[in-house]
Amino acid sequence: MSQRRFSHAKILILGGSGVGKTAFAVRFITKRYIGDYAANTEMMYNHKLVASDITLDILDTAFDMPEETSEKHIKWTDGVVLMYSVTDRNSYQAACKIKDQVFNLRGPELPLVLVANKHDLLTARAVTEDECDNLAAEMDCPRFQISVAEGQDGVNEAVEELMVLMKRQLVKSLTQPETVVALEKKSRLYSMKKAFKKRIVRSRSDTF
Ligand SMILES: Nc1nc2c(ncn2[C@@H]2O[C@H](COP(=O)(O)OP(=O)(O)OP(=O)(O)O)[C@@H](O)[C@H]2O)c(=O)[nH]1
Ligand SMILES: [Mg+2]
Repeated sequence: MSQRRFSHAKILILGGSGVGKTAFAVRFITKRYIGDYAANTEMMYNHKLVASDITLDILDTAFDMPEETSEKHIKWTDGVVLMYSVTDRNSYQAACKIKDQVFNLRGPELPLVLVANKHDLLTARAVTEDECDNLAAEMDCPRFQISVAEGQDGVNEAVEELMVLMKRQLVKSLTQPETVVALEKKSRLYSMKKAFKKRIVRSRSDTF
């Protein structure tokens, strides 16, 4: 996110196998739930939010990717949706590992939201609500307990919250002393360039 205004952001969806990452991305973009998605397939979506004029690059990842690929994605992103399924204990453990990888690479500053999916299947629950709260507390991030299958609201809320965090992070980075100095330098250079161009035009018109 190198711009000064929040007009474009990169979102990365991470999580264990079959937790609903693709269903989440497709639900957010198309508002639909198809139920049958190509498994373990990476896909980049470019989505413009008409109301706010913000463009999102959303990268839906394949769980089974090499570590160097996941590192590249984590370094690329402005914010992460970390998902697990409440019916799948392994996916909770996978989320804990992914959290460590994200923190190692980007520290605690990277905006994150935790999404516990498949809340329509609570009879098959394998991860408790306390465990969800604990992981969210460790990441110091908001958490959402949703069912992508059942509705759009939870998906929208999670993405909207992530956008708030990413915007906050952008504002914070713009007010950091090194960014302010870099921007001032850029603006000084721009003014000098403009003045120089003016002088050339004036000296040309003096000649003729
Ligand atoms: N019951 C229920 N099923 C869901 C929900 N979300 C996704 N699924 C189903 O879970 C399965 C896996 O969903 P995907 O979206 O493909 O999961 P994924 O995380 O992208 O899977 P990989 O890319 O293979 O890692 C599919 O059969 C979905 O229909 C949900 O909220 N409730
Ligand atoms: Mg998928």
